[in-house]
Amino acid sequence: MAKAHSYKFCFGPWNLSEGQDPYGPPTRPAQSFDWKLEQLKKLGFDAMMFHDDDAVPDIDGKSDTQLRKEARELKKRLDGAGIAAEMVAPRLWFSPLTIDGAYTSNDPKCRQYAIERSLRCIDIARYLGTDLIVLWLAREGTYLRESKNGRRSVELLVEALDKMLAYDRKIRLAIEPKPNEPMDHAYLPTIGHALAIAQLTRDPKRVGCLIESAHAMLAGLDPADEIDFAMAFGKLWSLHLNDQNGLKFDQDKPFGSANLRVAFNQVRALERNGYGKNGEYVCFDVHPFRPTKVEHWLAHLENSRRTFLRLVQKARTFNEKAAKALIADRNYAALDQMVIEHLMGR
Ligand code: XUL
Ligand code: MN
Repeated sequence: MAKAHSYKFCFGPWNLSEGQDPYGPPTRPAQSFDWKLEQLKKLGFDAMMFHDDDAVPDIDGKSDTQLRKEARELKKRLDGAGIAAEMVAPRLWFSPLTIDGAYTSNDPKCRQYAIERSLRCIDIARYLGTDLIVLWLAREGTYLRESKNGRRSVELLVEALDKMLAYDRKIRLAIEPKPNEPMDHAYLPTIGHALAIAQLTRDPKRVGCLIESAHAMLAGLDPADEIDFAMAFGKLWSLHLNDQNGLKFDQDKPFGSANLRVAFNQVRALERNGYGKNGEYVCFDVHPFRPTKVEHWLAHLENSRRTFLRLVQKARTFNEKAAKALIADRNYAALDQMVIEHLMGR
């Protein structure tokens, strides 16, 4: 195991969500951004992650001057609260111009919009003092295989990444893969895809990834393996821990809620690779359960951090020597039981 170190924590304003789903309206009243920032501070988290329009609402209707003004004001407020901006992500899935995809739309005007919006997102990141851009490529994929040319789509994605890399020589792009939802099939469904496409860009060193536990599970993968894989390349620049019960809609459950052992193995992978030592944050992309009452609105975040820290202790107190002996003896039944007993505690 790597030498023990402490972790820094982060969440986004969307993680204090109001409970709407495709079948029903919000179940909690809308709250202001300031309230959300206040809660983050109250919980003792270190950073906030942003979509571009979390930072500058109605961004498409605003001039560059207005964008700069609002982003700088936000930076002042964050500084005043002692909160860092972890990353900024372009929200490329809301606009009427991204109905048929953003960077991979069949319409060149729409592709142009997606790129311009991404460059403005980079401006915001610069004003907020972060070099990290997260790309969740929500609509880059297909509902209908015959509607797009997959080879051309890869080329268009590389073109878009190259434009962002050329626009600012300091920013780093972290691709957040997800295999489906909203699309049937996404073009970059796994960490392997994200790191492979990085190699086709003009500056592969500045293209890395973000792993979300639930997204890996939706791809039928173990997030712990995704973590080890990305970190073998030195490319895990951010992390969205949460949980997911099988192949359903993206559930964003509290960390460890569906499968404690899978959560334990993610923490073990983070520990053995020294995640966080270069300033990376542990972010929880979790949502309150829809029935959550207002007075319990923060519990999913507090609980996720609590479970994470308990699992760090579990990882650090796991009897590695005994495990090694069982592995050498190929006694996996005993190893299995040892993990179970360790997680259950005395
Ligand atoms: C979607 C998702 C997003 C990204 C940020 O499933 O996880 O919230 O993390 O755009
Ligand atoms: Mn996420």
